[in-house]
Amino acid sequence: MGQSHLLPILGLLFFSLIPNQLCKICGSNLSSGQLALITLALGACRTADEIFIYENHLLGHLENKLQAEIENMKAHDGSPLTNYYQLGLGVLALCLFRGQYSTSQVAELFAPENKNYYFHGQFTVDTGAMAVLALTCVKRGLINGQTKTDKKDLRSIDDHIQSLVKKILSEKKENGLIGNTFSTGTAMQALFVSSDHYKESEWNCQQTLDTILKEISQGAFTLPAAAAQVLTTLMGKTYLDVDKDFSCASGLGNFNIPSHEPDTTTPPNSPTNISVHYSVKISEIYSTTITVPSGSVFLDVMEEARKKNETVFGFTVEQSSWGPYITSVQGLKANNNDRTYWELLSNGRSLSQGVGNYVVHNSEGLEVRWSKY
Ligand code: CBY
Repeated sequence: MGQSHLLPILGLLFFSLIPNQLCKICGSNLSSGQLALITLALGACRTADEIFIYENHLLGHLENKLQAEIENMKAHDGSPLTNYYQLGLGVLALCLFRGQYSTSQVAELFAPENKNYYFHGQFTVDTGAMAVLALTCVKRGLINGQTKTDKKDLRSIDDHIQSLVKKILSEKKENGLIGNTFSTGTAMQALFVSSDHYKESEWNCQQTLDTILKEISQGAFTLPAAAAQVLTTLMGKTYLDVDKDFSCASGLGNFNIPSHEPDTTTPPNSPTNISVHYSVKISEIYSTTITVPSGSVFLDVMEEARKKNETVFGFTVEQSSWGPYITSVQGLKANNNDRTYWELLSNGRSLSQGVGNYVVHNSEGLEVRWSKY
């Protein structure tokens, strides 16, 4: 059997194990979404790993993590400890592996007008798509429900799915991407499981798939987190399939990923050094010009700037599954309760890659901006 058959599942596993090793799974420093991903990954391999979920009471831990998210929402004007993408992952894992949750509470939390679906007033496809997956799982469990409450929750969850699917489809771009390159895989999964909520003519799946395959061949999915999400989708699977009766060793069909074309953005005889404008914006703007080797990433520029002036350009960074994440600049710390963060921009446009991946260009205007989402 070709190795490619194992990729989606292994990808999910790899992705989820990055934040911590297996032995630390029960550690309380995992966020709700990280614990949910680990549970999903273990559940996908129907072997001793699945027993591990129950022996270590992972679902009980996850219920507590979700409770803490909800408590934080009560105390901080509706902002969870982490974010709604992670809440979606948590509900999905609990639903798939029969943990405890209240369907009425889920219906209430995931109403499409909730502020947590929006950053800067803009609907976030990643978050909406994860919610559709979670709500669809909950909906399937309610379909045979007898009580009046079940029927009411079912109707409300169905309405939410309908409205979220509409919002996801309205983020479809001309080339077929939904949201951006990195949200498209999850958006496709949401559309796979909710096909009774839109007409066939509303989405050209093949066009979206072709664009994603092109982006893969251009090296857009080298981050394990990005690859794991999109591989599941490319296999025609969704996160709702992880509790299905297939083992890691069973054949999943054939799939060929196009080979990585060499990067043509830096011709061999291009100058070895480039210079960029770099600024930190709080209410005032602090700017400088930085010279770095060509091929450098955003983080390299920030490090050079810090060497020049620690007070103005000093920053802190944390590792996340998507690579380094900027947590503070000039000592000013991002805070989920206030919905503040350090936004990355190039020539005034918000970037869709993090500081560790975005490759900078000559004479570009880079900015880290104190923002509210
Ligand atoms: N995952 C999470 O908890 C993250 C959920 C997510 C919706 C995520 C995107 C999607 C995903 N698939 O994981 C998300 N980002 C969130 C919630 C956030 C907010 C985090 C704070 C919180 N409340 O938890 C916030 C602050 C709005 C945010 N993302 C900021 C940023 C910027 C980071 C800058 C920095 N300080 O370092 C940045 C770089 C956008 C910018 N221009 O400033 C950013 N995110 C990006 C680009 C991304 C994408 C990463 C793509 C890539 N190739 O690196 C992303 C996939 C993701 C990770 N963010 Co956020 C969205 C996208 O482009 N489709 C669960 C956990 C278990 O892993």
